[in-house]
Amino acid sequence: MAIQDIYNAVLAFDEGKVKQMTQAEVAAGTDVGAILNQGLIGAMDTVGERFSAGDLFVPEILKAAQVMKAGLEILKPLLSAGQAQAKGTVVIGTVKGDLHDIGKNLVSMMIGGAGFEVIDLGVDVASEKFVQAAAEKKADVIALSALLTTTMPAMQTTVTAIKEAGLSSRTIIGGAPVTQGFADEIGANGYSPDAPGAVKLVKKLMG
Ligand code: B1M
Repeated sequence: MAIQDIYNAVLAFDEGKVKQMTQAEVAAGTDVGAILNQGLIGAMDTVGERFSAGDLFVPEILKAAQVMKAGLEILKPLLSAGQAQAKGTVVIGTVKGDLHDIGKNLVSMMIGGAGFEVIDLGVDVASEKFVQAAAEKKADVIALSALLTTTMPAMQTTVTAIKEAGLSSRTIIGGAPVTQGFADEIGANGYSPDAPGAVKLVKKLMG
């Protein structure tokens, strides 16, 4: 029931309540994945549907994103309870032209939590920047996120640039409009629909 309250508080844009109730659920020992998926992500899905239906507008989406991030910050230490020795290096970012970072941050946190060193380049990242960071950090995996159909071509540009630079880094992609078919089409080494799947993929590619 309390997870439903977190969901409702995100939809009411009530940051104080989201923080307070997320903290309370964590303290009560509720499964972190359930708080995240049913509470915070569930609410953002509804926000997206209402945005599509024309019931919500960009300022409200921004507010919901801010409120959701406040909840995520509380879960962050639990999602990324770190291991001592990094198992490998992952460079991650949202591709050029795309400013969505909530899902990317989640993927970043969970990969970090699985014991990998994560270099997060942020949003609107040009292909050259991915190539430069991957070369400098000797990245094992480069993880690309896109939330817009219009920025999916930037994934292709980036995957191609990485190959042309002769880097041995593997590429993985994800984000709401992305599919396995698209990953195959652009020659990425893997696709995951969600953050836990991205962690599995990274482990598999480094295994
Ligand atoms: Co925008 N937006 N947005 N938006 N926004 C969407 C994506 C949209 C689907 C809404 C809609 O119309 N229903 C739509 C895209 C349509 C399309 O192209 N198919 C859209 C649009 C159109 C836009 C603008 C163009 C709106 C405008 O200005 N007219 C604009 C574009 C700005 C830009 O990027 N250049 C825009 C702006 C924004 C805000 C800035 C207001 C805000 C972003 C704030 C921020 O991120 N800091 C925002 C938001 C919040 C959304 C919705 C509502 C929520 C996204 C989100 O954070 N979801 C979104 C609708 C929706 O998706 N329900 C929408 C929660 C998050 C946890 O999920 O990011 O999907 P997600 O991540 C998931 C998986 O996708 C996956 O793992 C995560 C969960 O485990 N994943 C990966 C993500 N990256 C991965 C990488 C991986 C593996 C998995 O491997 C590397």
